[in-house]
Amino acid sequence: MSKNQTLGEFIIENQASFKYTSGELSRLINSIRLAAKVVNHEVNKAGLVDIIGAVGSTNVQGEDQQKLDVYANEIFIQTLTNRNIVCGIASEEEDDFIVVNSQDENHQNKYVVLIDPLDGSSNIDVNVSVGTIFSVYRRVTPVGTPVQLEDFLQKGNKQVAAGYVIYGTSTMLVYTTGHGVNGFTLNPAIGSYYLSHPDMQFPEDGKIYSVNEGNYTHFPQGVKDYIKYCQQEEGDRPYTSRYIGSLVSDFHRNMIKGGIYIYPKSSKNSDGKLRLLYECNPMAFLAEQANGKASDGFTRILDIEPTELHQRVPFFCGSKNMVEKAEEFMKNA
Ligand code: AHM
Ligand code: MG
Repeated sequence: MSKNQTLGEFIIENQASFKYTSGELSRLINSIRLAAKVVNHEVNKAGLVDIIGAVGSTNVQGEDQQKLDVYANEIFIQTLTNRNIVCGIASEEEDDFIVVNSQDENHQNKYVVLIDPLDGSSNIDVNVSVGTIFSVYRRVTPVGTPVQLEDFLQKGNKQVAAGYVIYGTSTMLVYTTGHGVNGFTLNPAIGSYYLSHPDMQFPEDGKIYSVNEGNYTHFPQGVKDYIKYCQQEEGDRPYTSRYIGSLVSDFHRNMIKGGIYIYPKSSKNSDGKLRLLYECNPMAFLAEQANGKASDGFTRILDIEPTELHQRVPFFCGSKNMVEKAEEFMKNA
């Protein structure tokens, strides 16, 4: 693994270590990197042209959709559909899952993709980093037939790949296929991604906690207690509070520097805000592959049995010892 390796070279070199080596998963990652380049170009133009602001429609969770959400959604779906690589797609921005290739009896595609095309999009108008999150499963229904809901409602521990793209000061693609986590930075002049962050790891301990403290009074007692613990003057505490409000960015920083991200349930949102399938499962897979930990405060995220596409779940994710400490407070509250 060399540092100036391109993502294309890395994919070819590591194809043999994928669980199923038909090349299909490599093609899938390839199309995500392509779509991410297109979206990146558009996100970077956001300040220049009149594409920021709400488009007027509301998505299935009742939130305003920003124009770039719609654009990113279309680009990812088109790229994955046109290249005939997956058999189904579910998106945070779509009410129902999309069946790909149902007309073609010979299609042999094995993978479904779940995607949050532009997470944190309310941050775009203020030039804050946003991201794309993706999660890949092998279908459980027979190849060649139209995909079913059960192909998408799989536990996170069945993911074969997951990752995110961060559209930040530079654009990065960070992903795992179950053999650690690697980060690639886009060189916009050339259009290639280079391996800039090989084998990324969460430090076991951290000093950053990321939570929307504006909701403090609505948090469960365990979270309140943990926040007070973070603020206490003792040992290496108080910790630093950093909350961007863009999951991908908060996660990325915490993975590099050491920290915990918490989006708990509250008296306002009984299951928290984040979606199990598009946000928590892929981030949990990445966290575990990077020596971190992810839970809902009590249970490992990757072991939760999904019951619906747009299900929400409380999320505690980051450096192992910090997540375990937070879980301790949840248990004892
Ligand atoms: P979105 O999918 O509608 O963009 O919402 C997800 C985002 C996360 O990126 C972020 O961590 C969280 O919502 C912030 O929520 P809040 O503003 O309630 O703190
Ligand atoms: Mg989102």
